[in-house]
Amino acid sequence: MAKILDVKGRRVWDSRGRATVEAEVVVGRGATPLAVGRAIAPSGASTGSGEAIALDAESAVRSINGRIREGLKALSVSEQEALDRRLIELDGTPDRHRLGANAMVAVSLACAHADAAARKMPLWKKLAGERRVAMPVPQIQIFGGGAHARGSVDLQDYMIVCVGAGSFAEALDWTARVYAAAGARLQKRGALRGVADEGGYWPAFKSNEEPLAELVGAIADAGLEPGADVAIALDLAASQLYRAGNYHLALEGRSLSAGQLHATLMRWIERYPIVSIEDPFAEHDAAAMQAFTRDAGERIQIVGDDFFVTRLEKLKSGIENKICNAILLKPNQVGTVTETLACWDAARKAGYRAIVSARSGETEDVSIVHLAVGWGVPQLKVGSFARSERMAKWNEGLRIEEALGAKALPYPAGKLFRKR
Ligand code: 2PG
Ligand code: MG
Repeated sequence: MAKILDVKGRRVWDSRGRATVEAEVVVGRGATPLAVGRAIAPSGASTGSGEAIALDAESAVRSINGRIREGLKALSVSEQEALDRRLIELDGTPDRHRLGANAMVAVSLACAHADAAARKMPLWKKLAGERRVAMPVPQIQIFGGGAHARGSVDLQDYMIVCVGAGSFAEALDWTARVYAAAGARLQKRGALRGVADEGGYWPAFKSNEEPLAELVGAIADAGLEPGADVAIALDLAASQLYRAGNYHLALEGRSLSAGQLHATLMRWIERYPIVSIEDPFAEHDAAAMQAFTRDAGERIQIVGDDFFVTRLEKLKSGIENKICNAILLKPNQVGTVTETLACWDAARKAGYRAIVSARSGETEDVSIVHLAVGWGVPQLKVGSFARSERMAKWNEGLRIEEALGAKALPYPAGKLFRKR
Protein backbone atom coordinates (compact mmCIF):
# COMPACT_ATOMS: atom_id res chain seq x y z
CA MET A 1 0.00 0.00 0.00
CA ALA A 2 1.57 3.32 -1.06
CA LYS A 3 1.84 6.00 1.60
CA ILE A 4 2.19 9.75 1.31
CA LEU A 5 5.85 10.70 1.68
CA ASP A 6 5.57 14.38 0.87
CA VAL A 7 3.12 17.11 -0.18
CA LYS A 8 4.31 20.26 -1.84
CA GLY A 9 2.53 23.43 -2.95
CA ARG A 10 3.72 25.89 -5.57
CA ARG A 11 2.39 29.07 -7.09
CA VAL A 12 1.61 28.78 -10.83
CA TRP A 13 -0.47 30.86 -13.29
CA ASP A 14 -3.92 30.36 -14.80
CA SER A 15 -5.55 31.19 -18.13
CA ARG A 16 -6.45 34.73 -16.99
CA GLY A 17 -2.84 35.39 -15.98
CA ARG A 18 -3.73 35.15 -12.30
CA ALA A 19 -1.76 33.28 -9.67
CA THR A 20 -3.14 29.94 -8.54
CA VAL A 21 -1.88 26.91 -6.62
CA GLU A 22 -0.51 23.55 -7.71
CA ALA A 23 -0.14 20.58 -5.35
CA GLU A 24 2.31 17.73 -5.74
CA VAL A 25 1.91 14.54 -3.74
CA VAL A 26 4.82 12.06 -3.57
CA VAL A 27 3.96 8.51 -2.54
CA GLY A 28 6.06 5.45 -1.88
CA ARG A 29 6.58 2.19 -0.07
CA GLY A 30 8.83 2.58 2.92
CA ALA A 31 10.98 5.62 2.26
CA THR A 32 11.34 4.94 -1.45
CA PRO A 33 9.38 7.29 -3.73
CA LEU A 34 7.18 5.38 -6.14
CA ALA A 35 4.97 7.91 -7.87
CA VAL A 36 3.95 11.57 -7.99
CA GLY A 37 0.49 13.10 -8.49
CA ARG A 38 -0.06 16.70 -9.41
CA ALA A 39 -3.10 18.98 -9.77
CA ILE A 40 -3.84 22.71 -10.11
CA ALA A 41 -6.81 24.57 -8.63
CA PRO A 42 -9.02 26.46 -11.13
CA SER A 43 -11.02 29.58 -10.28
CA GLY A 44 -14.42 31.01 -11.21
CA ALA A 45 -15.54 34.53 -12.12
CA SER A 46 -19.29 33.98 -11.76
CA THR A 47 -19.09 32.32 -8.37
CA GLY A 48 -22.06 31.25 -6.26
CA SER A 49 -22.15 32.83 -2.81
CA GLY A 50 -22.29 29.34 -1.26
CA GLU A 51 -18.97 28.30 -2.77
CA ALA A 52 -16.10 27.32 -0.52
CA ILE A 53 -13.56 30.12 -0.06
CA ALA A 54 -10.36 30.18 -2.08
CA LEU A 55 -7.34 31.88 -0.48
CA ASP A 56 -4.85 33.97 -2.44
CA ALA A 57 -2.26 31.73 -4.10
CA GLU A 58 0.55 32.54 -1.63
CA SER A 59 -1.60 31.66 1.38
CA ALA A 60 -2.82 28.47 -0.32
CA VAL A 61 0.79 27.43 -0.96
CA ARG A 62 1.56 28.08 2.72
CA SER A 63 -1.42 25.91 3.77
CA ILE A 64 -0.16 23.04 1.65
CA ASN A 65 3.46 23.29 2.77
CA GLY A 66 2.40 23.65 6.40
CA ARG A 67 -0.76 22.18 7.91
CA ILE A 68 -1.69 19.92 4.99
CA ARG A 69 1.79 18.46 4.55
CA GLU A 70 2.04 17.63 8.24
CA GLY A 71 -1.53 16.33 8.38
CA LEU A 72 -1.35 13.96 5.41
CA LYS A 73 2.15 12.54 5.73
CA ALA A 74 2.30 8.75 6.17
CA LEU A 75 -1.39 8.26 5.33
CA SER A 76 -2.35 5.64 2.74
CA VAL A 77 -2.91 7.34 -0.61
CA SER A 78 -5.49 4.80 -1.75
CA GLU A 79 -8.00 5.92 0.91
CA GLN A 80 -9.44 8.97 -0.86
CA GLU A 81 -12.34 9.30 1.56
CA ALA A 82 -10.11 9.21 4.61
CA LEU A 83 -7.68 11.69 3.04
CA ASP A 84 -10.50 14.10 2.20
CA ARG A 85 -11.95 13.69 5.69
CA ARG A 86 -8.55 14.60 7.12
CA LEU A 87 -8.41 17.71 4.88
CA ILE A 88 -11.87 18.74 6.08
CA GLU A 89 -10.84 18.24 9.73
CA LEU A 90 -7.58 20.13 9.28
CA ASP A 91 -9.57 23.03 7.87
CA GLY A 92 -12.30 22.82 10.47
CA THR A 93 -14.49 25.58 8.99
CA PRO A 94 -17.77 25.24 7.06
CA ASP A 95 -16.56 27.43 4.18
CA ARG A 96 -12.98 26.11 4.06
CA HIS A 97 -11.43 29.49 4.67
CA ARG A 98 -8.64 28.26 6.92
CA LEU A 99 -6.85 25.96 4.47
CA GLY A 100 -8.50 27.47 1.39
CA ALA A 101 -10.71 25.42 -0.94
CA ASN A 102 -8.12 25.98 -3.68
CA ALA A 103 -5.38 24.38 -1.57
CA MET A 104 -7.73 21.55 -0.58
CA VAL A 105 -8.96 20.71 -4.07
CA ALA A 106 -5.45 20.75 -5.55
CA VAL A 107 -4.25 18.32 -2.84
CA SER A 108 -7.36 16.13 -3.01
CA LEU A 109 -6.99 15.73 -6.78
CA ALA A 110 -3.20 15.32 -6.57
CA CYS A 111 -3.74 12.43 -4.11
CA ALA A 112 -6.10 10.77 -6.60
CA HIS A 113 -3.49 11.16 -9.36
CA ALA A 114 -0.69 9.87 -7.12
CA ASP A 115 -2.71 6.77 -6.23
CA ALA A 116 -3.44 6.11 -9.91
CA ALA A 117 0.23 6.63 -10.78
CA ALA A 118 1.32 4.23 -8.03
CA ARG A 119 -1.02 1.64 -9.56
CA LYS A 120 0.42 2.48 -12.99
CA MET A 121 -2.96 3.35 -14.45
CA PRO A 122 -4.64 6.52 -15.66
CA LEU A 123 -6.92 8.23 -13.14
CA TRP A 124 -10.12 7.53 -15.09
CA LYS A 125 -9.35 3.80 -15.00
CA LYS A 126 -8.64 3.76 -11.29
CA LEU A 127 -11.95 5.53 -10.65
CA ALA A 128 -13.94 3.29 -12.99
CA GLY A 129 -12.52 0.10 -11.48
CA GLU A 130 -14.23 -2.90 -13.08
CA ARG A 131 -17.20 -0.84 -14.32
CA ARG A 132 -17.61 -0.21 -18.03
CA VAL A 133 -17.94 3.50 -18.75
CA ALA A 134 -19.07 5.77 -21.59
CA MET A 135 -17.49 8.97 -22.85
CA PRO A 136 -19.32 12.09 -21.62
CA VAL A 137 -21.25 14.32 -24.00
CA PRO A 138 -19.61 17.74 -24.26
CA GLN A 139 -21.34 21.12 -23.84
CA ILE A 140 -19.13 23.52 -25.78
CA GLN A 141 -19.33 27.30 -25.67
CA ILE A 142 -19.57 29.22 -28.94
CA PHE A 143 -20.37 32.74 -27.65
CA GLY A 144 -19.25 34.04 -24.25
CA GLY A 145 -20.74 36.89 -22.26
CA GLY A 146 -21.73 37.90 -18.75
CA ALA A 147 -18.92 37.97 -16.21
CA HIS A 148 -16.56 36.41 -18.77
CA ALA A 149 -16.89 39.25 -21.29
CA ARG A 150 -18.22 42.43 -19.68
CA GLY A 151 -19.99 44.62 -22.20
CA SER A 152 -20.83 41.69 -24.46
CA VAL A 153 -24.15 39.83 -24.20
CA ASP A 154 -25.64 39.45 -20.70
CA LEU A 155 -26.01 35.68 -20.81
CA GLN A 156 -22.78 33.91 -19.92
CA ASP A 157 -22.63 30.82 -22.14
CA TYR A 158 -24.22 30.06 -25.51
CA MET A 159 -23.16 26.46 -26.02
CA ILE A 160 -23.78 23.59 -28.40
CA VAL A 161 -24.46 19.94 -27.67
CA CYS A 162 -23.83 17.58 -30.58
CA VAL A 163 -26.83 15.39 -29.82
CA GLY A 164 -26.60 13.50 -33.12
CA ALA A 165 -22.89 12.67 -32.94
CA GLY A 166 -21.99 9.00 -32.52
CA SER A 167 -18.84 9.52 -30.46
CA PHE A 168 -16.90 12.07 -28.44
CA ALA A 169 -14.48 12.47 -31.36
CA GLU A 170 -17.32 13.11 -33.79
CA ALA A 171 -18.83 15.68 -31.41
CA LEU A 172 -15.52 17.55 -31.46
CA ASP A 173 -15.35 17.35 -35.28
CA TRP A 174 -18.80 18.89 -35.55
CA THR A 175 -17.98 21.50 -32.94
CA ALA A 176 -14.91 22.57 -34.91
CA ARG A 177 -17.16 23.14 -37.93
CA VAL A 178 -19.79 25.09 -35.99
CA TYR A 179 -17.16 27.18 -34.17
CA ALA A 180 -15.51 28.11 -37.48
CA ALA A 181 -18.87 28.86 -39.12
CA ALA A 182 -19.96 31.07 -36.20
CA GLY A 183 -16.68 33.01 -36.39
CA ALA A 184 -17.01 33.50 -40.13
CA ARG A 185 -20.57 34.83 -39.74
CA LEU A 186 -19.49 37.33 -37.07
CA GLN A 187 -16.53 38.47 -39.13
CA LYS A 188 -18.77 39.05 -42.17
CA ARG A 189 -21.06 41.25 -40.07
CA GLY A 190 -18.16 43.11 -38.50
CA ALA A 191 -19.37 41.87 -35.12
CA LEU A 192 -16.32 39.93 -33.92
CA ARG A 193 -14.66 41.57 -30.88
CA GLY A 194 -12.24 38.78 -29.91
CA VAL A 195 -12.74 35.92 -27.49
CA ALA A 196 -14.17 35.78 -23.97
CA ASP A 197 -12.51 34.12 -20.94
CA GLU A 198 -13.33 30.57 -22.02
CA GLY A 199 -12.42 31.01 -25.69
CA GLY A 200 -15.93 31.57 -27.07
CA TYR A 201 -16.41 34.51 -29.42
CA TRP A 202 -16.97 37.91 -27.83
CA PRO A 203 -19.63 39.22 -30.15
CA ALA A 204 -21.22 42.63 -30.73
CA PHE A 205 -24.91 41.68 -30.66
CA LYS A 206 -27.83 44.00 -30.08
CA SER A 207 -29.91 41.62 -28.01
CA ASN A 208 -29.51 38.47 -25.95
CA GLU A 209 -31.74 36.56 -28.36
CA GLU A 210 -29.70 37.35 -31.47
CA PRO A 211 -26.92 34.84 -30.62
CA LEU A 212 -29.54 32.06 -30.60
CA ALA A 213 -30.52 32.80 -34.19
CA GLU A 214 -26.83 33.14 -35.11
CA LEU A 215 -26.08 29.77 -33.54
CA VAL A 216 -28.84 28.10 -35.54
CA GLY A 217 -27.40 29.78 -38.66
CA ALA A 218 -23.87 28.62 -37.83
CA ILE A 219 -25.02 25.02 -37.28
CA ALA A 220 -26.73 25.07 -40.68
CA ASP A 221 -23.69 26.74 -42.33
CA ALA A 222 -21.60 23.87 -40.94
CA GLY A 223 -23.79 21.46 -42.91
CA LEU A 224 -25.51 20.11 -39.78
CA GLU A 225 -29.14 20.05 -38.81
CA PRO A 226 -30.11 22.32 -35.89
CA GLY A 227 -31.87 20.24 -33.25
CA ALA A 228 -31.33 16.81 -34.76
CA ASP A 229 -27.54 16.98 -35.07
CA VAL A 230 -26.60 19.92 -32.91
CA ALA A 231 -28.71 21.49 -30.16
CA ILE A 232 -28.23 24.54 -27.94
CA ALA A 233 -27.44 24.81 -24.22
CA LEU A 234 -27.41 28.07 -22.23
CA ASP A 235 -25.90 29.22 -18.95
CA LEU A 236 -27.59 32.43 -17.82
CA ALA A 237 -25.52 32.60 -14.61
CA ALA A 238 -28.54 34.65 -13.56
CA SER A 239 -27.23 35.58 -10.09
CA GLN A 240 -25.02 38.00 -12.05
CA LEU A 241 -28.09 39.65 -13.59
CA TYR A 242 -30.10 39.99 -10.38
CA ARG A 243 -30.68 43.54 -9.15
CA ALA A 244 -33.26 44.55 -6.57
CA GLY A 245 -35.76 41.84 -7.37
CA ASN A 246 -35.34 41.93 -11.15
CA TYR A 247 -33.06 40.53 -13.82
CA HIS A 248 -31.12 43.31 -15.48
CA LEU A 249 -30.17 42.98 -19.14
CA ALA A 250 -27.57 45.75 -19.57
CA LEU A 251 -27.21 45.10 -23.31
CA GLU A 252 -30.90 45.78 -23.86
CA GLY A 253 -31.14 48.54 -21.25
CA ARG A 254 -34.05 46.89 -19.44
CA SER A 255 -34.91 44.76 -16.45
CA LEU A 256 -37.22 41.75 -16.40
CA SER A 257 -39.22 40.44 -13.47
CA ALA A 258 -38.78 36.73 -12.71
CA GLY A 259 -42.12 36.14 -14.44
CA GLN A 260 -41.03 38.01 -17.56
CA LEU A 261 -37.73 36.13 -17.68
CA HIS A 262 -39.66 32.87 -17.26
CA ALA A 263 -41.92 33.78 -20.21
CA THR A 264 -38.91 34.81 -22.33
CA LEU A 265 -37.16 31.50 -21.70
CA MET A 266 -40.33 29.51 -22.45
CA ARG A 267 -40.61 31.39 -25.76
CA TRP A 268 -36.95 30.66 -26.59
CA ILE A 269 -37.49 26.96 -25.88
CA GLU A 270 -40.35 27.00 -28.42
CA ARG A 271 -38.39 28.90 -31.02
CA TYR A 272 -34.88 27.41 -30.82
CA PRO A 273 -33.53 23.88 -30.35
CA ILE A 274 -32.58 24.41 -26.70
CA VAL A 275 -32.00 21.25 -24.66
CA SER A 276 -30.43 22.62 -21.48
CA ILE A 277 -30.50 25.83 -19.40
CA GLU A 278 -28.17 26.42 -16.44
CA ASP A 279 -28.91 28.86 -13.61
CA PRO A 280 -31.94 30.44 -15.34
CA PHE A 281 -32.69 32.36 -12.11
CA ALA A 282 -30.58 33.70 -9.26
CA GLU A 283 -29.19 31.37 -6.62
CA HIS A 284 -31.58 32.59 -3.91
CA ASP A 285 -34.63 32.80 -6.19
CA ALA A 286 -35.82 29.27 -5.38
CA ALA A 287 -39.45 30.06 -6.13
CA ALA A 288 -38.63 31.17 -9.68
CA MET A 289 -36.41 28.12 -10.19
CA GLN A 290 -39.15 25.84 -8.95
CA ALA A 291 -41.78 27.40 -11.22
CA PHE A 292 -39.46 27.12 -14.21
CA THR A 293 -38.65 23.49 -13.39
CA ARG A 294 -42.39 22.77 -13.19
CA ASP A 295 -43.07 24.36 -16.60
CA ALA A 296 -39.94 23.41 -18.56
CA GLY A 297 -38.46 20.47 -16.67
CA GLU A 298 -40.23 17.84 -18.76
CA ARG A 299 -38.78 19.26 -21.94
CA ILE A 300 -35.30 20.42 -21.13
CA GLN A 301 -32.45 19.88 -18.70
CA ILE A 302 -32.38 22.56 -15.98
CA VAL A 303 -28.98 22.77 -14.34
CA GLY A 304 -28.11 24.17 -10.91
CA ASP A 305 -24.57 25.60 -10.76
CA ASP A 306 -24.45 28.67 -8.49
CA PHE A 307 -27.74 27.28 -7.19
CA PHE A 308 -26.23 24.04 -5.83
CA VAL A 309 -22.49 24.94 -5.66
CA THR A 310 -21.68 21.20 -5.54
CA ARG A 311 -23.05 21.06 -1.98
CA LEU A 312 -24.88 17.90 -1.01
CA GLU A 313 -27.28 19.63 1.40
CA LYS A 314 -28.31 22.15 -1.26
CA LEU A 315 -28.79 19.41 -3.83
CA LYS A 316 -30.91 17.36 -1.41
CA SER A 317 -33.12 20.35 -0.71
CA GLY A 318 -33.46 20.96 -4.48
CA ILE A 319 -34.45 17.34 -5.03
CA GLU A 320 -37.03 17.52 -2.23
CA ASN A 321 -38.54 20.69 -3.61
CA LYS A 322 -38.41 19.62 -7.26
CA ILE A 323 -36.00 22.37 -8.27
CA CYS A 324 -33.80 21.79 -11.34
CA ASN A 325 -33.26 18.31 -12.77
CA ALA A 326 -29.48 18.40 -13.11
CA ILE A 327 -26.41 19.56 -11.19
CA LEU A 328 -23.13 21.05 -12.35
CA LEU A 329 -20.24 19.36 -10.55
CA LYS A 330 -17.22 21.59 -9.85
CA PRO A 331 -14.76 20.08 -7.35
CA ASN A 332 -13.36 23.47 -6.35
CA GLN A 333 -16.79 24.75 -5.30
CA VAL A 334 -16.66 22.35 -2.37
CA GLY A 335 -12.98 21.47 -1.94
CA THR A 336 -12.66 17.68 -2.18
CA VAL A 337 -13.02 14.82 -4.63
CA THR A 338 -15.12 12.79 -2.16
CA GLU A 339 -17.74 15.50 -1.64
CA THR A 340 -18.02 16.06 -5.40
CA LEU A 341 -18.61 12.33 -5.88
CA ALA A 342 -21.24 12.35 -3.10
CA CYS A 343 -23.22 14.93 -5.12
CA TRP A 344 -23.05 12.78 -8.24
CA ASP A 345 -24.20 9.71 -6.29
CA ALA A 346 -27.15 11.59 -4.78
CA ALA A 347 -28.07 13.13 -8.14
CA ARG A 348 -28.02 9.78 -9.90
CA LYS A 349 -30.14 8.13 -7.24
CA ALA A 350 -32.74 10.90 -7.50
CA GLY A 351 -32.86 10.71 -11.31
CA TYR A 352 -31.07 14.06 -11.64
CA ARG A 353 -28.50 14.45 -14.36
CA ALA A 354 -25.01 15.80 -13.87
CA ILE A 355 -22.31 17.64 -15.78
CA VAL A 356 -18.70 17.79 -14.65
CA SER A 357 -17.49 21.34 -15.28
CA ALA A 358 -14.33 23.39 -15.58
CA ARG A 359 -14.10 27.00 -14.33
CA SER A 360 -13.57 30.18 -16.33
CA GLY A 361 -10.04 30.44 -14.89
CA GLU A 362 -8.31 27.20 -15.90
CA THR A 363 -4.93 25.65 -16.62
CA GLU A 364 -3.43 22.67 -18.42
CA ASP A 365 -4.83 20.45 -15.64
CA VAL A 366 -7.08 17.76 -17.12
CA SER A 367 -8.29 16.07 -13.91
CA ILE A 368 -11.97 16.84 -14.51
CA VAL A 369 -12.02 14.80 -17.73
CA HIS A 370 -10.81 11.79 -15.75
CA LEU A 371 -13.45 12.37 -13.06
CA ALA A 372 -16.25 12.55 -15.65
CA VAL A 373 -15.21 9.36 -17.43
CA GLY A 374 -14.16 7.42 -14.32
CA TRP A 375 -17.34 8.21 -12.42
CA GLY A 376 -19.58 7.68 -15.44
CA VAL A 377 -20.94 11.24 -15.40
CA PRO A 378 -22.62 11.58 -18.80
CA GLN A 379 -21.79 15.22 -19.58
CA LEU A 380 -18.73 17.47 -19.55
CA LYS A 381 -18.47 21.28 -19.78
CA VAL A 382 -15.06 22.78 -20.39
CA GLY A 383 -15.63 26.12 -22.13
CA SER A 384 -15.09 26.76 -25.81
CA PHE A 385 -13.16 25.24 -28.67
CA ALA A 386 -10.11 27.49 -28.51
CA ARG A 387 -7.26 28.26 -26.05
CA SER A 388 -5.08 25.47 -24.78
CA GLU A 389 -6.49 25.31 -21.24
CA ARG A 390 -9.73 24.18 -22.94
CA MET A 391 -8.23 22.12 -25.77
CA ALA A 392 -6.00 20.22 -23.32
CA LYS A 393 -9.19 18.80 -21.82
CA TRP A 394 -10.94 18.00 -25.10
CA ASN A 395 -7.73 16.35 -26.34
CA GLU A 396 -7.44 14.30 -23.15
CA GLY A 397 -10.99 13.10 -23.84
CA LEU A 398 -9.88 11.93 -27.30
CA ARG A 399 -7.02 9.93 -25.77
CA ILE A 400 -9.35 8.31 -23.25
CA GLU A 401 -11.94 7.48 -25.92
CA GLU A 402 -9.19 5.81 -27.93
CA ALA A 403 -7.99 3.86 -24.88
CA LEU A 404 -11.52 2.72 -24.06
CA GLY A 405 -11.99 1.42 -27.60
CA ALA A 406 -14.58 -1.31 -27.93
CA LYS A 407 -14.83 -1.62 -24.13
CA ALA A 408 -16.68 1.69 -23.90
CA LEU A 409 -20.39 1.73 -23.16
CA PRO A 410 -22.37 3.28 -26.01
CA TYR A 411 -21.86 7.04 -26.33
CA PRO A 412 -25.01 8.43 -24.66
CA ALA A 413 -25.73 11.63 -26.63
CA GLY A 414 -28.85 10.54 -28.51
CA LYS A 415 -30.28 8.79 -25.48
CA LEU A 416 -29.73 11.78 -23.22
CA PHE A 417 -31.34 14.34 -25.46
CA ARG A 418 -33.96 12.43 -27.39
CA LYS A 419 -36.73 14.85 -28.33
CA ARG A 420 -39.26 14.97 -25.52
C1 2PG B 1 -20.03 28.53 -14.97
C2 2PG B 1 -18.51 28.62 -15.03
C3 2PG B 1 -17.97 27.98 -16.28
P1 2PG B 1 -17.21 30.35 -13.64
O1 2PG B 1 -20.70 29.48 -14.55
O2 2PG B 1 -20.60 27.49 -15.28
O3 2PG B 1 -18.58 28.47 -17.45
O4 2PG B 1 -18.06 29.94 -14.92
O5 2PG B 1 -16.06 29.43 -13.55
O6 2PG B 1 -16.79 31.80 -13.87
O7 2PG B 1 -18.13 30.24 -12.47
MG1 MG C 1 -22.60 28.28 -14.56
